[in-house]
Amino acid sequence: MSAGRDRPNIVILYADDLGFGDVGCYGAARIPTPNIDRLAAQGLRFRQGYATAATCTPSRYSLLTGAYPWRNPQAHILAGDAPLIIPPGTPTLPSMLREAGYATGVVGKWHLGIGAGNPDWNKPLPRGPLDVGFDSSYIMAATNDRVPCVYLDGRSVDGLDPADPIEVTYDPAQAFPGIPTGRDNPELLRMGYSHGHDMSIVNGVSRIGFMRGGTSALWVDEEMAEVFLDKALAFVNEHCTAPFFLYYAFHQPHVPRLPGPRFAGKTGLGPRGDVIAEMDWCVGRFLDELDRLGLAANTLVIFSSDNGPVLDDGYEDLAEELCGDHRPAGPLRGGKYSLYDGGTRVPFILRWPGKVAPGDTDALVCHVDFFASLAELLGQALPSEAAPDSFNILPALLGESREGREELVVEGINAKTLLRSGDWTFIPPHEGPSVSPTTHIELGNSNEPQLYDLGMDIGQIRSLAAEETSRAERMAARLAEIRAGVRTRPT
Ligand code: NG6
Ligand code: CA
Repeated sequence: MSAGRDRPNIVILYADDLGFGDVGCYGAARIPTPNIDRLAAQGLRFRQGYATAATCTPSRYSLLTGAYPWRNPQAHILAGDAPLIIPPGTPTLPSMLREAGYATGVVGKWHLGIGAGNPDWNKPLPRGPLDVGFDSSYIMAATNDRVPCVYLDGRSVDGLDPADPIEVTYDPAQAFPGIPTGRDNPELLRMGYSHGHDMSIVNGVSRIGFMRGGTSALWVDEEMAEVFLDKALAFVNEHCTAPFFLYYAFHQPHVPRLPGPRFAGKTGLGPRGDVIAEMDWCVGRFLDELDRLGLAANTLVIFSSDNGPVLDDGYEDLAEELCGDHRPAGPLRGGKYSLYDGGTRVPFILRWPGKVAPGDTDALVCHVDFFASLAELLGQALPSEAAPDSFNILPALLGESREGREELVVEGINAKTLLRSGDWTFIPPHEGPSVSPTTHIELGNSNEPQLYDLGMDIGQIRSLAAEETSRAERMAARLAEIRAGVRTRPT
C-alpha cells in the first residue's frame, strides 16, 4: 500500500484494566463479549500486542506521544488534580492527525493531568486535551475512583452551579471538615473499600482524594457508560463527512465497578464481569452507529486496553470471590502493575474492512507505535523530535507482514523496566515484594535477574537466567543502553 493514499477515519477504543483473557475472542468463556468478538472476527487479532506500561497514565502517555513513559518522570499514576504531563507544543498523535486534516476528539478517561498545578475547577481549565491536539474533549480528569467526580466538557466542568463551587485536595491535612469520608463514615457506603479509597464519599462510594461542592455536576457511576457512549456517538455524527480521529477511552473495568441496571448481575462474576459485558455493549452500539452512518468500511477501528487485569483493586466488589475459573490474564503471569506479561500484553484488535484481512498474528506490536505507523499511512512526515520511541510497523499492523518490532521496553509500576527482544523477556533485579499484599498480583520483583523464552513458555514459569547467562547479560546491557539514550526511533 502506498503511503498517503488512504484517509480512513481512525478510532481507538481503549479499555481500562482489561486483561488478555477477559474477552471471548481471547479465550474468556464466562463473560459475553459478542461485540468485541465481532470486531476480532472482522479484523486482525494480535497475540502479542502490548501497552508500554502496566498502569494507566504511563501507557496513555505513550499512546499519545509515541515516547516511552520512563523518559518523563511525571508519567506515573496521577492524582486527580495533577498538572498536565504532556507539555503543550509536544507533537502528539492527535496533533499529527489534525495536521493531516482530521477532526480530533477524546471521550472518556483522561488521566494525563489537567492544568498547571492546583487547578481551579470553577474556571475554564488551561492545559488539557485541547492543548495537546484534540479539537473536542469530554472526559473525566483522572479515574473513576479519584476526585473530582465530575465530567469536563472542553475546559469546563459540565453542569456546575457557580453558586456551589468545587474544591479538591489530595492533602489529608487540608481535608474538608464535616465532609464525610469512607474512613469516618463507613455507614454511608454502598460498597466498602478494601485498601485505599477511604476519602471523600460520592454516590455512596468513597474515593481517592477529597472534594466538596459541585453537587449538581457530580457523576452517577451507573450512568457513566451511557454518558460517554452518547458523546462518542455525537462526535461521530458531527464529523461523519470528513476524516475524524476519536480516542474513546472507556472507564471499565476499572474500580469502582458499578454497572448500569441493564448489566448488574448479568455475568455471575460480580461487578467486574458485569462492567466488561457493559463495555462490550458500548462497543457494539458504537460499531452499529458506524454501520448506520455508512462509515464502517472507511473507518480503521483499534480496540485495546491500557494495562492488564486486577481483581481486588481496592473495593469489596467480590471480584476475587466470584472469579471462579475465569482467567483475566489468560495464560499470562501477573496482571496490572506487574513486570510479567499479564501487566502489559493486552487484547489488541484492528479492523479495517476491505483493507486488513481478518485473522490473527504473532507480530510484536505496541501502542507506542500508532504514532509513527499512522503518520506513515497518511504520508505525514514526522519532525525529528516527535515520537522518539514510535516505530513505523504499519505493514504488521495491517496484517501485510508478520514482522513487528524486534525489541520493546515495557514497565511495571514505578517505572521499573524490562526488555523484550525477539521471543525473550529479560527482567532485571528490582526491589519490592514479589506479590502485592493488597492486589495479590505477582509483581515480578526479584533479587535475581529473570529471563524467559516466551515462545516456549508463555506463562513465564521457568526463568532461564542461570542457564543463558550471556543472553541475560546482553539484554541487561541493551536495556541500560536504551534507558541511557534519548530515543529509539531512527531519524
Ligand atoms: C492505585 C489505586 C488503584 C487504581 C490505580 C490506578 C489505591 C490503593 N490503589 O494507586 O485503585 O486507582 O492506582 O489505576 O489507591 S490506573 O489504571 O489508572 O493506573
Ligand atoms: Ca488502567
